Amino acid sequence: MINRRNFIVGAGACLAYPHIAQANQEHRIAMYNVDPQDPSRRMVFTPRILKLAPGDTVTFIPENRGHNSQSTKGMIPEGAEPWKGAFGKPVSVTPTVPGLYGYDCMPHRSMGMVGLLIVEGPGMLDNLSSAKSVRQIGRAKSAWEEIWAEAEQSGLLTA
Ligand SMILES: [Cu+2]
Repeated sequence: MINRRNFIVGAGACLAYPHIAQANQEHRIAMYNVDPQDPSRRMVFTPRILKLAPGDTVTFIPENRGHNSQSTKGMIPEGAEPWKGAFGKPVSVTPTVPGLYGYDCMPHRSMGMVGLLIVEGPGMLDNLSSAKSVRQIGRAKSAWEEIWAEAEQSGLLTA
């Protein structure tokens, strides 16, 4: 016999994220001196663009020493929790506010070691223009141009 109450609760959970098979998923982003997939790229987060659901966890894994992951000032949604990982240590973040989260590796930001988390949900693009307007230095500038273009072209910025 179907428990009507449980059935309704279950249906509600599915409606919240109909295209997400499982809530609270775990993701991993590796930090490398040299990208094993493309040795011409140095000081990288892999993957450097990741779309996730609110409540999913992302763990940044230092495959080489001397890297960290930290949210970039001015590049996370209003009300979101900033993070700052220690050098050479894994750090896990569980963003709950939908929106765009720019992050970097402190010593290698100007070498283009930056990345983007896209947390889907209502208001996902609210901080797009403010995140894009943050001043970038060195190779972070071209890295962000590539990231925004790639996110756009691959449809990841479609709410
Ligand atoms: Cu680094």
